[in-house]
Amino acid sequence: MKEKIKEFVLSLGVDDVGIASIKDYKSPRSPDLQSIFPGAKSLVVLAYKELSNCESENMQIATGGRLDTLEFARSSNYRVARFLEREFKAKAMTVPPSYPLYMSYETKGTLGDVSLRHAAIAAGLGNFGRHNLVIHPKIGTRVAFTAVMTNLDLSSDPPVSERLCTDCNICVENCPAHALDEEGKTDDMKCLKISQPYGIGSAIRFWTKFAESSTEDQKKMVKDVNFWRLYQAGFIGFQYFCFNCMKSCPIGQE
Ligand code: B12
Repeated sequence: MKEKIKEFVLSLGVDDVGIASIKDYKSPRSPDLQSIFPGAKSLVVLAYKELSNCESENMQIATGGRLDTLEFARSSNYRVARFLEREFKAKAMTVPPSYPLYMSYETKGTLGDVSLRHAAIAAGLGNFGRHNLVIHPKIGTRVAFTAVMTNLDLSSDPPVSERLCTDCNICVENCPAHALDEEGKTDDMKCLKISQPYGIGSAIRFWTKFAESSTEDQKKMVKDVNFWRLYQAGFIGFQYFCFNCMKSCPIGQE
């Protein structure tokens, strides 16, 4: 059954696929999978090579490439879930690549309901690097993941035992936010400030100032580039302005 699933996933053009029994999915800060999908037994984890767009200094092109990856990833998720339901009369639920996330002032949208990095590791698709991203043995760091949870009882693929990160520290040195200074932890807020400068924090600051301003100043504020960028980030979901940790990593680029 595992081979049939993998063959189908790869036929979609997905770069790699791994399978994990949920017994091997260990993400200490994430909710219990049974609270999301009672009866879930396995995860089918899909890996996608990120496009070279991330190298562009033009942030519209860089984010556009990521959105392409996410769109393909979402549609692959749907197809795999339906395949499991059709072929094996299974129940299947998809895990989105990024958003939606549980949003609140307390969590600040920094905790996914299912941790795709821990799922990828459990499915034998790689291990953590110094940048706290998962490095795939062949694709390297420029890899995105999605997953499909299912009630099919599938065994885990063997884990990647060899450490893939070479500790060259290039990612740490290239992080303009200094978000990777502490080993084993990304400083989310420092990362967000640089990577998503038109996120919710900026929106709150903008609208607070707007509410307190005179009509004349409000007219000026909606002509400012800040407002136009906030507007776009809001309707596309988010716009990244930094890909340094991902694009500076030499692993997979040789
Ligand atoms: C919220 C989120 C963010 C937040 C918060 C990140 C965070 N601290 O987890 C912010 C906005 C900061 C962010 C940034 C980025 N993200 Co993000 N993000 C997510 C999301 C939606 C949820 C992550 C989550 O639940 N984290 C909370 C819990 C699970 O993490 P944690 O247990 O605290 O683990 C942290 C550390 O303890 C450490 N860690 C845990 N165990 C171990 C073990 C070892 C040995 C080591 C070294 C480290 C380590 O790693 C984590 C990083 O802080 C996932 C998608 C998903 N659903 O998983 C994508 C995801 C993790 N992001 C991804 C990417 C690509 C990015 C960015 C490159 C985007 C960008 N252009 O900036 C940066 C990278 C930042 C970085 N180097 O860490 C990819 C990672 C792919 C990969 N190859 O690993 C994911 C999986 C999206 C996807 N579908 O592919 N992200």
